[in-house]
Amino acid sequence: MVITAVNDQPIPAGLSREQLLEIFYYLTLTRALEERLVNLYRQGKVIGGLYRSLGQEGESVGSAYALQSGDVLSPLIRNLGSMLVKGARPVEVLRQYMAKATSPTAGREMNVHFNDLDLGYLGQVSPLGDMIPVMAGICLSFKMRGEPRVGLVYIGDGGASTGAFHEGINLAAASRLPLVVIIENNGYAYSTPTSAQAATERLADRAKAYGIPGETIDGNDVLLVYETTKAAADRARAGAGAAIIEVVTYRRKGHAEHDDQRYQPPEEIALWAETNDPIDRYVQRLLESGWAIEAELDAVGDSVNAELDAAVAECENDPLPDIAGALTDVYACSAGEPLWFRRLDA
Ligand SMILES: Cc1ncc(C[n+]2csc(CCOP(=O)(O)OP(=O)(O)O)c2C)c(N)n1
Ligand SMILES: [Mg+2]
Repeated sequence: MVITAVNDQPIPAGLSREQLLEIFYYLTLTRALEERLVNLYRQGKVIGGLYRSLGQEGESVGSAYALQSGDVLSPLIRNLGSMLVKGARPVEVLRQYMAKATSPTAGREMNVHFNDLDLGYLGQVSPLGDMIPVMAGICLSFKMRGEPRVGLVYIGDGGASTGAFHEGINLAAASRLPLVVIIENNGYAYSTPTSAQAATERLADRAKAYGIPGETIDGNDVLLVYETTKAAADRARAGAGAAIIEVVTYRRKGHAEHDDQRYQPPEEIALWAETNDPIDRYVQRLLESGWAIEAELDAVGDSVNAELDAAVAECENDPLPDIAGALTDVYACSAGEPLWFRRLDA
């Protein structure tokens, strides 16, 4: 695509105009894909819960975009954007959420629990915090093999209160492992506000206790998140060890679609939506800096809509799993051997 700038402010962080537009594509895709999923959820076609990242797309996309090929990230429920940046395709995501036989887990796993190790995103597990020691282990393997690879793990303000968080970061810090930990401080852990979760002023202050760098940044400034994550990843890749980045953002929807978020003041939600939306802010910056023109952004929006129309149509026609095969690859047993829990005759 030929990009015509209307004025020429220098682009930060070594990014090109094409990359700025690609970031816009991922932001738009994340929000639009989640909107499609909400429609499907309301039609009863999404199996399981639906957790939105509305208002947090900037930190997911900005941080994942800072990684290189070969780096690995461990997402959580609000990191659909990170997985898309790593190469997850909307049609696979839709199949997974609709538990289709053609989905990455063939309809046998909870909708958010899927991975693509070749692309470099792990599957999430439900126990919060537990992926931090797992990622520390993965980063230990990078270090032992002398591979210049980095791990990025996301954790919420609530998940940052777990024992696993402490154990995993302490291991990464003490062993100087190439691990970047992003704490997504979105104000709430289910109905618990962050102020009731931790007595420290900033969650990143905990980094001091581990002896690693920690900083708190505006999580709805996409380019700042990109730059900060890239700097931490570059340091980690060069052997300087782990870091914590606390991204301050806001959870504009309830914990999941079933949650009416009555515990969040409506005026608080409205203020973040009206004045601090990460995509609105990014668009404003692109246009005001002359890094893109409106027609280019409209074209990205149109192509995202077309991509999602095709993905939804393709996935809707896919079959659900065959009941007879529902347990294939779930339990270890030889072909023909009765499943251990089905031995009702015993
Ligand atoms: C160890 C553990 N405790 C509790 C839960 C139940 N649970 C799932 S999500 C959630 C809230 C998480 O809040 P936060 O970490 O702030 O992430 P957010 O949902 O805000 O992105 C809780 C308590 C869990 N999955 N694991
Ligand atoms: Mg939270």
